[in-house]
Amino acid sequence: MLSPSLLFALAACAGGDSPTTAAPAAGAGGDLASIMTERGLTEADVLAAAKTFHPSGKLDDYLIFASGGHGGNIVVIGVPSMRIIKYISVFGPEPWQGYGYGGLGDEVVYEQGAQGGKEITWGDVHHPNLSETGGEYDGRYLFVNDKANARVAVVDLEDFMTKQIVSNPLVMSDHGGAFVTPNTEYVVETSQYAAPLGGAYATLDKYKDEYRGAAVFWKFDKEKGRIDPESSWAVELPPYAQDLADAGKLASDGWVFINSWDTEMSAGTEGQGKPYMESGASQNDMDYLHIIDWKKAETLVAAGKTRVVNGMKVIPLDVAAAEHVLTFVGEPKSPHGCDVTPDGTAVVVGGKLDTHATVYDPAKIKDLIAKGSFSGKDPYGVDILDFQSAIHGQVELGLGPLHTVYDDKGYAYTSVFLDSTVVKWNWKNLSEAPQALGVQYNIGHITAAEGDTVSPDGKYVVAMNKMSQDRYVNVGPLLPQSFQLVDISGPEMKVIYDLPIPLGEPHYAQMMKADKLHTITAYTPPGINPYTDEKDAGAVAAGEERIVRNGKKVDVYMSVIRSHFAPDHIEVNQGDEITLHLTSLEQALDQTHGFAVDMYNVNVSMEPGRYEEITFVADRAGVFPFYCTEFCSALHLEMMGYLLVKPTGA
Ligand code: RUQ
Ligand code: CUA
Repeated sequence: MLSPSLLFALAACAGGDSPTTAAPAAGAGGDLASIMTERGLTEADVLAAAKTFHPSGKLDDYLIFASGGHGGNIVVIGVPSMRIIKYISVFGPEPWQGYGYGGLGDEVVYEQGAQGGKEITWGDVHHPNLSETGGEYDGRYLFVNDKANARVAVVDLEDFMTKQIVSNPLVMSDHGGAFVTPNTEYVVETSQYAAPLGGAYATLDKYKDEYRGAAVFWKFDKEKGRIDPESSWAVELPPYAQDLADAGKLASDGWVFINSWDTEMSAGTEGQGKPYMESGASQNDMDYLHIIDWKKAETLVAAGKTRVVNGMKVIPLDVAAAEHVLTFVGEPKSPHGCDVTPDGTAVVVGGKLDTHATVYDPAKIKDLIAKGSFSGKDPYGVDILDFQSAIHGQVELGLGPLHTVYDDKGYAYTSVFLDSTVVKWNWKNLSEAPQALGVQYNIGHITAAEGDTVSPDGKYVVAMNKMSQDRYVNVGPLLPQSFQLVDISGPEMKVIYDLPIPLGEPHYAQMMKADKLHTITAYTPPGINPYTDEKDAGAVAAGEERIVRNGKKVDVYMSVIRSHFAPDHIEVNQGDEITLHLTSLEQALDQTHGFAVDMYNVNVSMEPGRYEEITFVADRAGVFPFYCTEFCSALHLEMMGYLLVKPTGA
């Protein structure tokens, strides 16, 4: 029943010396054949297991950075084992990482993350994008957008920490983000639901006149590893519900493509005799693919052809239209997904209510724009290209094609939502018959190994399914979403692993070669502030620990090392403002401590060498133990101290 090659694969996977000595020989639980019978496993199941099982200590080849949806975080998953390795907290406080509980991260999550003066403690992460150099993932940074509150975050992959959140000053929600240009010159964030720009007020009868979208080009400083809001700018867009976006590369470098789905400008509402958005926005056969010439836009910004809205330079819609910074071409019907091919010579767009993927040809688009050959204008004066003249062709993929990724052999893989399939097709030779693989269930996004780069790897795609239904034990009624790893290395696609995602709804993900990372094991020398990347002035070396009192201000310079805090007794008066300056003196791999003050909502994570700073008012009198929250040594429980807050008048 088992082929010799399979036995060999299993032997190799189990670390055996040779198929004869190690393969199906009996373990404690019986031989392979009887286990297969007992568990009802087919040969295909065992092969899938052999392709994904990782014996202890074997590392994954790829990492997926998946959005955590309204969990506001990022999920890091190894491929092909599909083991969840880490959550990165981004838009919401998270205690394990000590993010948002009194430490330096508070400034990022609460202050930078505030919108219009309002503190926001969650986000709806949709599209993680890895930084690129020359169109390749460079393993340095990760950007994600927050659809709900129009924000973009920067994660540094040296230490997997969220270092910056920029709040979009123009729009109220985003979707087409965070997409990077091929050298991470810009992180692009485009709006979704239209509203008056800059947080202004206008009633819905002014929808066409005053509601707008915008494409924000956040300028990224690769050396600093931060977005520079001062050098960022935007292009004003009509209120068409912009959707997904992608940056051109190689042949189409310098361009950004953005979907839209409400060129009807339907704003609801059923109560007023107009249809709800769902049908109002589905009247037109074509919406508009937005084509932005960002290199030209840069010259307009430099020439001052902008107006300032809420502190950001914006190229006005009429200027963008007249200068062909913005041009449209039709896209059928209820479009979704907008994905540039690895060589940049095509852009694939799906249609939620269409059976086709449409393949646009940026060379034709450029040519038509250069020749001034247009077939019409929209109500805002934006020129529209003739659809048939701008495309390479269309191919029928099934009901509800959404997103497309690419392999190394010229194939595209499109998620088809209603049919619940992954469809493999040839984006150059459109007459080659597409091949469909059923997935469980209702796939949204899809990701491929190095899939958004100029040189995808093939091997794997992951179907990011919106429903899991009967795939796992029912722990509902709220059920997890589900990832399915698909082996695309052979002539036929095969699902080889199911992974439930139980913390947020994953939208998009990117999959990168794991060896591109340059993750640190410790901050060196000890005392590095991870938000400035420099040794902090408040850091201490062993022997320099002290408590400095200045009126009602108390500064505690504390060191943290196995298995004590120094000093370990802090005595203050009720009402004093305490600043704790913590320095981890550790440098060894995985020697993280935690620091929590009971009853004061204070909790930080002290990775080796890290500096932390916590300021709070000791407003509650009493005796408060502080202690290490990470099991760090045999004497971890003993790693504690006391904060004594003397009552006023005592
Ligand atoms: S979306 S399921 Cu936010 Cu990317 Cu298409
Ligand atoms: Cu340090 Cu536990």
